[in-house]
Amino acid sequence: MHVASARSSLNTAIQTPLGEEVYRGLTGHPKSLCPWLFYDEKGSALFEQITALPEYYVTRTERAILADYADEIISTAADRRLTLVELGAGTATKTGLLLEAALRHQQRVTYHPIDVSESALNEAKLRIETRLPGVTVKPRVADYTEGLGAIDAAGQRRLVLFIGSSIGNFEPTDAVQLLRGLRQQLHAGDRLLLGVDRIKERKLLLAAYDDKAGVTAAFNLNVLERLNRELGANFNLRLFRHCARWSEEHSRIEMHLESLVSQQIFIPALELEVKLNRGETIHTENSYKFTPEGLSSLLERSGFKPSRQWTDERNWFSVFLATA
Ligand code: AVI
Repeated sequence: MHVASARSSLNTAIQTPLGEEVYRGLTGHPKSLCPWLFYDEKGSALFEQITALPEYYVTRTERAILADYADEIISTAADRRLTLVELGAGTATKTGLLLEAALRHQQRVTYHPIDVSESALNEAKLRIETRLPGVTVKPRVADYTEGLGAIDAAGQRRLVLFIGSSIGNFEPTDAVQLLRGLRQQLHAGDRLLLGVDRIKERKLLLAAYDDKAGVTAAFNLNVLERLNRELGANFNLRLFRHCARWSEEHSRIEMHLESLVSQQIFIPALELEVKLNRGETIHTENSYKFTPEGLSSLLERSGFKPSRQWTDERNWFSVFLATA
């Protein structure tokens, strides 16, 4: 009886997306965990803190580009009336700049934020509709790989926003696959606005992913806390160290969790024992950085025609407009 119930809870845990991913990642060589595992409630709050850190220039720089060029972006994209769609919108804090510009261009705007977090979408709807009465927000709780097709743009030109450097967390082949999938759900002439982080001095990149206050370290280590809580694992967080590396070869920042001792972890919900040697790491995230040429080629391989690029004065970040 006990055995039967243990088995059934084991199967249930393995069959959840979390269980499957953790099993795959920790039985693989080298060990890894997928970056989407970061974003439980605590991880999402830590990420919000990261975006305000002095070392994490990403959010601030993209916001400055949008503040300077939103009108130009909107008028370049709008060969007819626009409907805005945002993939992975979250609470949509930077989108206000584009919505305000769209309202200067046309009287009313429909905005479709797509995200897996219903609470973030509700917050976005309330905030935007209160502040910008000309905008109608139609949130959609979905994974952004599937949410686009169902959006009715009522004959208007769709401008799809994929900002915040989110594309950088995909492996290059997955990024092409994702953009191709998007392209297939769009009509010819629809637009994509992509925010991407640029290759820059190693020292700046490393500081952005290993801040002095230790918020990024807490964000990275939180994934182990999540496995303890949700799968009953027994990770001792003090026996791991956050570590950020720049890979010149792949143009990416890598985040790892390094085991400080040789140890054995047990994850009851997966009936899995994981051995880690001293110095061995669990690879938790890649954050790819681009050159304008690299990004244009990625867009072209995905079936988009790059049309314009806006950047900040230090060339740290770029916002690309492309046509489907
Ligand atoms: C969400 N994503 C674009 C962030 C990045 O910069 O790759 C995630 C992050 N990881 C550590 N700091 C921020």
